[in-house]
Amino acid sequence: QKPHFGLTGLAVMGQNLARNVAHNGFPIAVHNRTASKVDEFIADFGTEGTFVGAHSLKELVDALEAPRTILIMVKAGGPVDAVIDELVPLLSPGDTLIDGGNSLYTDTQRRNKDLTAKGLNFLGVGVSGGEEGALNGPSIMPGGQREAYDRVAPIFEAISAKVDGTPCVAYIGADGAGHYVKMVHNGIEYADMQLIAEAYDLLKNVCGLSNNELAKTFGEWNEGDLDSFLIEITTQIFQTKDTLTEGHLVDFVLDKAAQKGTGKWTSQNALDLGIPVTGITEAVFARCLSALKDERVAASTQLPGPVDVAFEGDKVAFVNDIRDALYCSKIVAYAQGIQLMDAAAAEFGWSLNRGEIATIWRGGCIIRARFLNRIKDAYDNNPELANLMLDPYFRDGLAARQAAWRRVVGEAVKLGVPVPAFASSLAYYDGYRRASLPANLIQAQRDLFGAHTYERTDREGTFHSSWGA
Ligand code: NBP
Repeated sequence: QKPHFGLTGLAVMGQNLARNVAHNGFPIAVHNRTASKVDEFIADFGTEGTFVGAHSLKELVDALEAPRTILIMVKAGGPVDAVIDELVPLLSPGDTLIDGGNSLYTDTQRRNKDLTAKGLNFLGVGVSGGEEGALNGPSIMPGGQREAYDRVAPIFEAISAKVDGTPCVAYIGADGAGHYVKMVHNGIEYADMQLIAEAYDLLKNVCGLSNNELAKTFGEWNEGDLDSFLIEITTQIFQTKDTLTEGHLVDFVLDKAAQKGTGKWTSQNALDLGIPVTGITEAVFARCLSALKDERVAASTQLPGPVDVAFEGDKVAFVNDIRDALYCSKIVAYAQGIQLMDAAAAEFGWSLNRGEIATIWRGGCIIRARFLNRIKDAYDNNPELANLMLDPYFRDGLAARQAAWRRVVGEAVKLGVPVPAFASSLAYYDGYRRASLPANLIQAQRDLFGAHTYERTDREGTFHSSWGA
């Protein structure tokens, strides 16, 4: 009997997902534009399961039993459209195309609309976990037609990561919802990585920790509330010796951060929806600033930092303060990311289950972390929760650590160590908890120079005044 499930795009992600599907007992037809890769794949991994090699998209479609499902794992952007355009005339109504790449959710919405009009199903599926996750169990965020998802759910549940026996996959919502949630996941990943990098800067340059001490410190942090994949790999990085020199490899890595765009998309959309996603956006800008290496090197001899200042506190205590600042800022990153998802759900008519999203982020993906259990609990306890920071567990956690958070940001400012994500997260916390902000002055200015009008605190209506004595 022919398989129902096929995959096109045998680069690293596609290969590993195809193997994962086969390992779980599902037969799968595989294709790649450069057909020689199909033969190489079958030669390398053909014994791992039931594979059918196809050298053209026509062969792929013919190899599948209807209703067919084809997972597209090619480069995001134009290549996805090229593959869809070539596949559509070969398919029958009721077949399903799945885009498992990092596509922009608006592209997914467009493709879903176009293909629905042609009687086809289209799922946009976020897959996180890199190549290792793709092989052994990623976190999967599917969006699109519910019925189409239900048909492939057994495969996705089988190949996904499991935490406490629960698969890290759940239907997210219509059209672009899966890719949207994956985008926000990546945005939170940017924030988390930047926060860890700021902690590293302070631990190294203020507390004077060596790479071995950094490995030990992050290793200890990984035993507590900060337990997460990113802290775990950070520990590994500080343990890694260079093979070309005597030193540690991390010290030879050029300090220019690259990016592929998902963090930027998150920030762009946050600006469009008017949601203050400051941690993720600072993380994107911090990468941009890091990329200006030549300018920074030139400026380093010209722009003065603080004069005659030194850290005067207890370094051991400050290490713990940095841990607490990282924890608080991380809560803010999640709080902001979830607020953005809430706004998108309202904008696009999705009903996103925040507790379930936290559940599927617990395993497989890059932001997997112990405290996602707590995020799930927060939304289970109160599905209407307005902001994660207001959940009693997180509220109390922030309250207990805020003094440390303020000490860290204060010291960093005093010493001239840039901590954009720590500082903006704290500013967000302080802004969000303020019943009054100085925006009354901004409204007054807008009304004075542009007659933009304002509302009053003491009566209904819209007002315009002539300002000045
Ligand atoms: P790449 O993003 O490097 O894409 C390479 C694949 O795209 C090859 O199979 C290539 O075929 C195919 N392709 C291209 Br390029 N242009 C094509 C076209 N016009 N028509 C047909 N096929 C075309 O692969 P990847 O790193 O495995 O990533 C796949 C997707 O998964 C991407 O969207 C990526 O962002 C996402 N993702 C990647 C990771 C990761 O860790 N790498 C993690 C999560 C998500 P060829 O062999 O003929 O050139």
